Amino acid sequence: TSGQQIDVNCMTLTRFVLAEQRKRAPDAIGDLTLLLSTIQSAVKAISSAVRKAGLAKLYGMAGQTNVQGEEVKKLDVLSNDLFINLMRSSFTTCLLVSEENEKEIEVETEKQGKYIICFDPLDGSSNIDCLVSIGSIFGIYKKMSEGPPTVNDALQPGRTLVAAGYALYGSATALVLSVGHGVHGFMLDPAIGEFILTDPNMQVPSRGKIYSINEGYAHTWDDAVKEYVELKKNPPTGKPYGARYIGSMVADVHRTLKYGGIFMYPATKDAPQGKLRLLYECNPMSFIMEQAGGLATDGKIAILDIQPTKIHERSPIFIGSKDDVNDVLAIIQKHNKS
Ligand code: P6P
Repeated sequence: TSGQQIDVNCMTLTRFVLAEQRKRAPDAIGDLTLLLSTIQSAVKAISSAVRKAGLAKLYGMAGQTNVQGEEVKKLDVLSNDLFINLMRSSFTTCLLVSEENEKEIEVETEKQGKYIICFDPLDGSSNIDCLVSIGSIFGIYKKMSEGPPTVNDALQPGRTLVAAGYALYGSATALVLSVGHGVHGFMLDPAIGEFILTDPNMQVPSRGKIYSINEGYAHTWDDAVKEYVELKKNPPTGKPYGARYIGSMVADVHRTLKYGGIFMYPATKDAPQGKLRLLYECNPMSFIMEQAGGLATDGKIAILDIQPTKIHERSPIFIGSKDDVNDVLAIIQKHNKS
């Protein structure tokens, strides 16, 4: 909008979701719209805290450890409490699963709604102190069972996700979201405190030129992963792929979505199920990637088809451009036959 002081018709996240819902689910009562608006508020507050972290000394040890036994940084605790309080007070959720809480959280009866949300309030938090991009990840399910919510309501395969998305606290704060009809990217305009639609209908390139994996663990990979990575570095024909690894899943997957290529956190000898968590890291990211025309697998089946059995279970993950994921799958299958 050249010359105008303000964009009088900017497409905000709230406006976009409302329009989508009215178009796709005209009889909806607006609970999902309200839930996504609540998540948006949590992300805006976390974005502000993350950006002030250096000044407000918000990072540094909080003197606690989370269920993963990792040192918890203050921003982790703050982000988790914020998500929980805002979800509860939105009257749209009945069960919460957080990376930071060992047990699932049942919302008090009088505030219960029909959605279950699995989230990692601040993923990549080990990167806070060195100011590498970090993110929040969430997946939203509808309660399918009768009676009070139980942990089984959160153990749905990713295929049944109603919506999923992530926030990336990078050079700008992005929020990437799908409610099952494509992937849409928004950027936070701090001047007005609104997420503005910048990337409608995001599609991951069918093939990329970047592979992303922690090569520090190369000695623990299985032969198929070793063969695939070697092929990317020294292809018999064509140019080698570039290597990029940020060590923050949201940043690595967002780059893969934008530029194409593949992100991998495979099983290793030390971590036979990989490191990343199925419910609030792998499933939401895989939902987004499939909606954008990409693929996500654990090396055997699609991530979204895995039937979870525990809320903090881990899964190996190979996610990104369709052709790149199919290449690594072909090598895995070849090794399984031999
Ligand atoms: P590694 C960050 O701690 C995280 O959970 C993900 O965001 C990231 O992809 C992964 O772990 C990095 O793990 O073992 O490579 O340091």
